[in-house]
Amino acid sequence: MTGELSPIDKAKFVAAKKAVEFVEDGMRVGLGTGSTAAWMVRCLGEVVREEGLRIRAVPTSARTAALARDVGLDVISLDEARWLDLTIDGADEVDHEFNLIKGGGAALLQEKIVATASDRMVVITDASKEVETLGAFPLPLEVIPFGWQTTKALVEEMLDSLDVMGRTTSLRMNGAAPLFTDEGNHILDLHLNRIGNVRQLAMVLNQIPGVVENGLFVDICDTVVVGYGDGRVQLR
Ligand code: ABF
Repeated sequence: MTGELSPIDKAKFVAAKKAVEFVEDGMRVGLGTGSTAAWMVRCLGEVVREEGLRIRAVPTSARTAALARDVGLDVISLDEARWLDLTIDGADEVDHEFNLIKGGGAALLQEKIVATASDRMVVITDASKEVETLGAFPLPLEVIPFGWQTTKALVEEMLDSLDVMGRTTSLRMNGAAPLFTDEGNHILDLHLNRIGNVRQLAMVLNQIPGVVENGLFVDICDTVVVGYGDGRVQLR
């Protein structure tokens, strides 16, 4: 499955492989999105095949659903599962309190719903994503297409009163056209550089009409598995 991997892919792979050890027979498991999560889905497919685990999987995007089916996982919807034992997902940044920025892969809405509906969320990452303070990675905000420019202006106005360093926002594009998420929304990326009060920002952003969800995950992640390019892996 792995062949000759670059250090970054090796780091993602070892973190993914370690996290799959948390999966037990009979579990309902949330599957994240992104390149690290894709390694986890492949590892999980292998474990399910080799050990005969009976698990049901809830994907967080159309592309994860396709990969999960490809590797032979039993895919169900969140409404069928209702509640999950475990979700394993990647992240764009992780701080020492396990606050996360997610949504670089534009799947933050389903990812947050699925992770919140799980007894445990395990984040898998390479060491480059561990940060002292969140914000160097642009914070994704899922907004409805109707009136998105007004929503953008309201967000920028609101940022003026908060403890962040940068205040510019940009609409995420897919080539020449605005990107649409799996839920038919757009993504605004907030270039904040440094987020002083994560909890406050997460709450305030969701009060703005037109904002569907923000990419700050607060009090959701329970465990972080960090992989390194030399094959080491650490649990936080
Ligand atoms: C998803 O994939 C995201 O929420 C996060 O934005 C991204 C991480 O991608 P990768 O694992 O490819 O770095 O989990």
